[in-house]
Amino acid sequence: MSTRIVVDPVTRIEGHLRIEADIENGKIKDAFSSGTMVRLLEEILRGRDPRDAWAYVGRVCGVCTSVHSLTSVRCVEDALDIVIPPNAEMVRNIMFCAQYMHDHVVHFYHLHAMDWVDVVNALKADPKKTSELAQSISNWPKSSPGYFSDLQKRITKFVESGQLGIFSNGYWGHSAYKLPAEVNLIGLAHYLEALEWQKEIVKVHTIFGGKNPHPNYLVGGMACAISTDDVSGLNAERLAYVGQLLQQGKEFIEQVYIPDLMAIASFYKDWGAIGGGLGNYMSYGDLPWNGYRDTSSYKFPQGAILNKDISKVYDVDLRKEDEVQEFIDNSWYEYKGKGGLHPWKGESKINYTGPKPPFENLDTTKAYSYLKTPRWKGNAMEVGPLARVLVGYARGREEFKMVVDKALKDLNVPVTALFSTLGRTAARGLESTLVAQWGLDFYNQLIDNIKKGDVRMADSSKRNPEKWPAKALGVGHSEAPRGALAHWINIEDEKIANYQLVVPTTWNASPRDGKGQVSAYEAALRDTPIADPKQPVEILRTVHSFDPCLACAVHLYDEEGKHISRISVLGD
Ligand code: NFE
Ligand code: MG
Repeated sequence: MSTRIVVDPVTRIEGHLRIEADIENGKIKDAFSSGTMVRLLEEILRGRDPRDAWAYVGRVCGVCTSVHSLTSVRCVEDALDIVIPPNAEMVRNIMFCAQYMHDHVVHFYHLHAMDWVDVVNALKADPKKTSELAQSISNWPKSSPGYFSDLQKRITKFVESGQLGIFSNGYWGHSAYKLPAEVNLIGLAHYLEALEWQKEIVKVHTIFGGKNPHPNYLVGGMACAISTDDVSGLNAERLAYVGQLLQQGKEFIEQVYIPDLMAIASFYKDWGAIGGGLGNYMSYGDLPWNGYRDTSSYKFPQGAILNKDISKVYDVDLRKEDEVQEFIDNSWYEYKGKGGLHPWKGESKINYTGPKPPFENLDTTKAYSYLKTPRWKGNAMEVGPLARVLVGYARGREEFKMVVDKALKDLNVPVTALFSTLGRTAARGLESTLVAQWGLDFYNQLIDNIKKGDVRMADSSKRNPEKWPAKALGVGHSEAPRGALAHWINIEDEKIANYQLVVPTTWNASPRDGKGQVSAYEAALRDTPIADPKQPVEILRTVHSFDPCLACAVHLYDEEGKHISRISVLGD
């Protein structure tokens, strides 16, 4: 007999995610992932000016801020055959890199670390030993015994007050926590430092895009004029500040994030064999050096891997109607036709058939989610850091090989350990180091261009709708922090006739398809050991390793979209 447990809402994520899992003999036998809110950006966009779409879709989510705007301007530029100047490409890339650095560090410390780090246990650490350990793994200056003992005193007061605040509702003391107290204290210290740090790196967006979250984009380029001596333009001082922020960001990643990740991972090597899931991975690729159309110039290569076979990488074509398709067999939508739809023909009509709240369980033999189910050539695919790193590795890219092989050696784990919860969490850190360096490379390229006298930032030759064809189709893609992201647009008579977003969390968190094939979360949760069904920290480990974002995934809150809260983890 299996017992069903429900985690709803899963916290320390963006949006509303519900996991139902059947536990049998101490393991998850089957799992169901449900997005419990609905968003309909697609309808909001219909009939609008395509040049404005970026401003709407950017608001899909405040976590992966900017990536939807980037993807949107790319899809409109694709439809209207607009090529942006190199400076705009570099600015977009630098913003992309800053976004990754921010998002991945925040994910690691604030959304995921508490699945591994026991905050309450950190109070038992010896500050002197903690200092020695910290100094043995990193040159990060804040590492004296006094620093750690002061922190411990602050947290002790907090815990004694009985109000854990941001640390309330954790499973502290759970047998699945394995770190020595000193490592827990380092993790806790850096959780707090990362909170301070993250507000700095986003200034890159405010300099180029006016604000964060949701910086400004522009169809045809970027909306920031280079003017080296103008106080209000992108002047020499501001450009220098960007360089400084990128450098500081890189230092934090190299001296804090990576050493912590490796230290924590070394105590959880068993998670290198848990949470693997599908074994199919896909990346659309991103970070062009030589123009968005030249996919071979991408720092993140494009490709798909099937059945963990990294000896073969398949090309992915977003224009072909039989490659990316969205199905609704188990989703609260209805289509005019049947089967899967390529996004250029995509539909988004809601049809909620689930139980009236409040309810105990979803009937998972029927539709159970507001997410659609995307497939690539019929295959369920995992997207995200692990997919990107594996595609880079399998494509033989030296930079990927170097970081991956070093991590495997340092942790003394086989390459198969990549196909796991630990592998996913490690891949996010590894790609952060690459992206931190690339951000500086793109920055140097931008400065070089400017020094050579090229200050163009936008091509406005096709911005006037009189020059547009009566009908145009476009697709734009990106690699959002959580994975492969694309938008498809149909422009008719200067307006948006249809707009579809297929986003990373839709790939990963979707319900099963009509053939019963599960998607990435459901696959990864199967066989996960659960020590205590009342405190399923193991579910959080694997689900958090994907860094869920349900706002992205189901593109507007339904005022009826109530949820019941059976197990509420780590604060609401
Ligand atoms: Ni809201 Fe998003 C990312 C996108 S996830 S976080 O990264 O696109 O589906
Ligand atoms: Mg969609």
